[in-house]
Amino acid sequence: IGRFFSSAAVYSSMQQNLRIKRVSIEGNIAVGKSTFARLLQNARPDWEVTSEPISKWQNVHHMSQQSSSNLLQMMYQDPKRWSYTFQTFSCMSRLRTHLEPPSARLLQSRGTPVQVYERSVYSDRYIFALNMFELRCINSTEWAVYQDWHSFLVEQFGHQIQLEGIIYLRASPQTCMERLGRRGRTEEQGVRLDYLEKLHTRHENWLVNKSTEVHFEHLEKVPVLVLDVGVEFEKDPSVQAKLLT
Ligand code: TTP
Repeated sequence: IGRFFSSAAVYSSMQQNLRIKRVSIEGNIAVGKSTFARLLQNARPDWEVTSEPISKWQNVHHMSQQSSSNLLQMMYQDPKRWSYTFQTFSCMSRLRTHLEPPSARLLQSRGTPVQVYERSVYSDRYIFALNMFELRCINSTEWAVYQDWHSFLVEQFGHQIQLEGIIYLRASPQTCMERLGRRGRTEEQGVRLDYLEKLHTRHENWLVNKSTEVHFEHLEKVPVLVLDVGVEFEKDPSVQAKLLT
């Protein structure tokens, strides 16, 4: 009986999981995804907005020692050596976030429970890893291995990570460059405009031009909301109101 109840509990949590609508916020580096996510959480306290696990990439704990590495910095300093490792780790940490059980608060919400993420396993592959492959920072063997485990995991976890919608925050690469300079994240000091231009084109190809590089059929049908965030929105309530309604 105990076993039955525990499997019934798992089943019921799976059923609740199926009701959840998952949305990801996509857009170039420094476009303002975190700011938008924070504003969205304030506007919709009944939704669950999960921020990107970037601090995990800056502090990879070494199991046996009392120390850690900044993998984000290592990737920017020596992309040929560390891009594959970085993309593996960022994708795994993201998958872990997507698979975390929803909070009780979300499951008890009256309306449709909505979970919002900054980025997804799809941008990991089709924006960053693909870009690094094309820049020859990920070699063809690493790229084949990455695609193999990525496709396997997406197929295995299918409905648990399926997106209901994508919010694409769009601004020019120049605007992103200015915002990146203003926030001054140490690891990103060497990021150049042409890198942001490449990432911008990748976002456009995936989310606006619907390029054929994306291999997951279910993803092609996911609706994309394109929001122009070229105008400063962090401190302007009227711009925020337009974006959030
Ligand atoms: P972003 O995911 O773009 O986060 P952000 O903090 O720049 O977003 P915003 O300002 O819009 O809130 O990237 C964080 C850093 O990690 C950035 O330096 C790019 C890097 N990165 C990769 O190199 N590969 C990846 O797959 C991801 C997700 C990030």
